[in-house]
Amino acid sequence: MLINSLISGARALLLPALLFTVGLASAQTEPVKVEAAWVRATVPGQQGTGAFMNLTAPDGGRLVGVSSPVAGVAELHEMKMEGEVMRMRAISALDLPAGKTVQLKPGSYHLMLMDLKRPLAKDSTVPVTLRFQNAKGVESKLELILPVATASPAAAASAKTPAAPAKMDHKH
Ligand SMILES: [Cu+2]
Repeated sequence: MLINSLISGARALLLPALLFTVGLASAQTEPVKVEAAWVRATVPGQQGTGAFMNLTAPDGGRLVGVSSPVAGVAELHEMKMEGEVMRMRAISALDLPAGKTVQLKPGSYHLMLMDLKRPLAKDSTVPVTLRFQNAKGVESKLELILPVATASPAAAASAKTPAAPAKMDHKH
């Protein structure tokens, strides 16, 4: 089993072969487990996009930062209804209660990659570094290589039916 997410400094992560093992890292060796991670693809000229994943901190902690070489600015965001308008705003940290999976997903918490330096094409990859604090306030970093997709890989997998073609990409 390949370990796809390593503590900071592990440049071997950039190997594309490790790409699809994102999220499979053992909970015993990782402070935070990352699953079903993806970045939404962009079109040329688009300045920002979201990154989504499920985070589980076995001993609890907080997500306190995000960065990516493809983004001039990267923030933690939350999205919620204010009156009848859906708004998103930056938050300084996201609590990860012990053992509980926190979902970063469209319409809710997400990582926001802004000031993009290049378009993010479907089926390419994006390096993203997450910064966590554990319950004692000790910081750690997790470097990930996330797949770029047009929809959640988890949703696509659960939506598959025997009659459906292998590829069912929505084009807008
Ligand atoms: Cu946002």
